Amino acid sequence: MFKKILIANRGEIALRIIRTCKEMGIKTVAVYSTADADSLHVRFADEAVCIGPPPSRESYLKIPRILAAAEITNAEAIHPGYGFLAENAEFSRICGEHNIKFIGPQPEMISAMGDKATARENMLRYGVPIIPGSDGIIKTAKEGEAVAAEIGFPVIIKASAGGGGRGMRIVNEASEFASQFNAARNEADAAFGNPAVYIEKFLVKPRHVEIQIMGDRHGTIQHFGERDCSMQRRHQKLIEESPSPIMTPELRDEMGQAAIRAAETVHYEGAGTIEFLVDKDLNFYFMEMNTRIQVEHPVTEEVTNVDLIRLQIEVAAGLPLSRKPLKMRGHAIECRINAEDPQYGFRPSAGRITTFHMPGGHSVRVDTHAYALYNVPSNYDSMIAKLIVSAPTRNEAISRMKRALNEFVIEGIKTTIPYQIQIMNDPNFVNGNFDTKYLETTFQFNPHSESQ
Ligand code: MV4
Repeated sequence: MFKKILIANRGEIALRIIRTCKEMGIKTVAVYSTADADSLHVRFADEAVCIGPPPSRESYLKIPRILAAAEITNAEAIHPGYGFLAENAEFSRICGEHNIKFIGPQPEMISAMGDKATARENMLRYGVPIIPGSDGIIKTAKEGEAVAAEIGFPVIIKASAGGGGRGMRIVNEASEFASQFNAARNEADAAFGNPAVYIEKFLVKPRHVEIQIMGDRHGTIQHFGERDCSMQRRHQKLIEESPSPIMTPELRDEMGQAAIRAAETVHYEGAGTIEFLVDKDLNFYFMEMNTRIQVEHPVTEEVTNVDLIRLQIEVAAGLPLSRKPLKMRGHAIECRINAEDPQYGFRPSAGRITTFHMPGGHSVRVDTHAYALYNVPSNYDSMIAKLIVSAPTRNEAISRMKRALNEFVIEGIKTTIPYQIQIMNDPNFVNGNFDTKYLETTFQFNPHSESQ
């Protein structure tokens, strides 16, 4: 096992990783920008190295500085968390070249899944259901029009180098195709330095259901059930849960096996997530794979009783997965608490937190780096806490989440808590009656509501 791990991240995930390292008897090295000098990850780690000024490009994304920090502290492995360098194939490769274990997949696995058109072709070959669409990249509008005519409108044009909702265009009829196609290629080129696009049939109001998987060095790939991430706006998830309200044991088994096949296409190692879109008839289709630990991993931890960060570290050290059959118990829900004002279009609300009182009690977990008098820097993601509750049933989990959200007191900045309280009281949410468009098209936030 590793003796010392460097955490190439900040915020709650850096703390989350440090906590598991402590339980495993592994020493930790934090890296931080000058904006994060007072952050808890710096205080909780055994050692800390300042790697630059506030902008990510100059600090958390600066590979040479992170490698230098690992070398001067003799760290044997680097955990990248999520975001920043977590899905950077180049970073994974360079770590390997410096004999530092990247706690994540090999560069080839990241690249193969990062190129969405390639991933789609691989899924097709391995029998993972994909959304009807083009065989690989579409080079001309004429070629695209032929595919669209075959699968029928509406279609969606996606950037092969995109993902997570960036670089997509919906086309409703043939007359719009050429202009949208050209716009999509230009956008993709500007955003990703790669104009390649592919086409899929556009599914109307799908659900987003993802499967957590883990692969070891010995070829074993296991799945840990699903998370429903349909409650999101502008591609920002706000609430995640496990199990999905639409899941059945049979569908879970089918999707779990499909997810394992998806990971097998690249002999995957480490933690990964296979994202599926699910339609009204419960047909599911591969959308993309995330080759990292995700923000919402705690809901899976709560229902499976598995520490996914520990597993990541163990498989990175070469230990085999246990191959125990999956056991899921109860229901878990996560609310992402962001420093944003839901009354004004979720605009960022950085600054000093004056009061910070966390909820507690039975089966309530708060993953956060924030504390009273903490200054939320404006340079990074606005998520300041994750509130995770679990209970035997979904209804009990909703009651517990409502109770915990009402106990949470954060003053000095605006947060998403009032919005999430209203969702917990929303009949459609309570009935599991929602899809990926629900928050943007149907749910109405009332900033003056007294609902508790
Ligand atoms: C789609 C789709 C409908 N049909 N693809 C958004 C994120 C990116 N990973 C792909 N996305 C979508 N792809 C087809 N063929 C709808 C979305 C989509 C979405 C997916 C998951 C969660 C939220 C979403 C919000 C809007 C659109």
